Amino acid sequence: MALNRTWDVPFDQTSVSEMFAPRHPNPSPMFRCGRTLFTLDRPLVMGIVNVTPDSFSDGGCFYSPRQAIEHGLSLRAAGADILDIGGESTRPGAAAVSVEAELDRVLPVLEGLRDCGAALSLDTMKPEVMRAALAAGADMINDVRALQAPGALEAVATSDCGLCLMHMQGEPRGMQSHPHYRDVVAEVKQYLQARVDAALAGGIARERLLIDPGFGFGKTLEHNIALFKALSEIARIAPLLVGVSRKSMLGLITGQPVEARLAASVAAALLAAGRGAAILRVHDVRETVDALKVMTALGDKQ
Ligand code: 7PJ
Repeated sequence: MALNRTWDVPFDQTSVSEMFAPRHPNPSPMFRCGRTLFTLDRPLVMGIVNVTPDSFSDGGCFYSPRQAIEHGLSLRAAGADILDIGGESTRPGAAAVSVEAELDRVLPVLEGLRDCGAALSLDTMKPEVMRAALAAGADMINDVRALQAPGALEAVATSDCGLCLMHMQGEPRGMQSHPHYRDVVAEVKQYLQARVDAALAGGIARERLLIDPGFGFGKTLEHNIALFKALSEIARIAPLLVGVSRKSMLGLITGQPVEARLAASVAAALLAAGRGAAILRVHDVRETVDALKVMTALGDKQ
């Protein structure tokens, strides 16, 4: 029995590490994330900290840097391993934000949360923002464009930050108008493998990389469902981050508005963890951590 750092309950480490063993070339995957080297022997929880006026699920309640810092601290106290700070909304139709405006939002939050104990991720697509955030001490870059912007690979290559490479079809502004795939699972896997290969070729160590199929980013409900059912397969490429918290796919399945998707979000997070997700990106950290504790204590060995 080992004592878990964040979850404070004794649990059998082998039960979760065995879930990963058959899926990764490295039998005990690690995730290098700036100041922290995570052992991926249990699902990690990433709490969402929005510093945007228009994020779809918080309605902008964490807009000011001060409020965002307070929210981040509460998510850390609830058990978040990583905090994902976002200063530009990627929801369909959201307005673009300048580099200066994005930095004005996120830099004070990075500074305010720097010593809270969680690793700090920045959700951004812009190389200039990546550079400034890394200089300010960000541990991870979460890029919904998977480092495709000119200069993005170079902006992160020389640091030791963690990286999330996400799949998106199209651009946030128009991505939900006509998503189209011949074979969504095959195409998303091919894209994620290609972005991993590009990152490795750019000198980034494999243990810094996460992949993410990008639920809701240029996908219909049917596409999202097909990808969700294929998570175990996708997780063979690299450690997987899954973000479905409060998303419209859960609204379509349950008929619930965004403020009533907690149960759906927790159910989906547990299913993703059962399919090998290494990191769960969620709004509701306390509830997700509790659900994972129950899964670990009472679930089947994989
Ligand atoms: C995701 C994200 C996601 C990653 C957002 C929302 C919309 N980053 N940023 N994966 N979603 N890696 O919070 O629902 O699914 S913004």
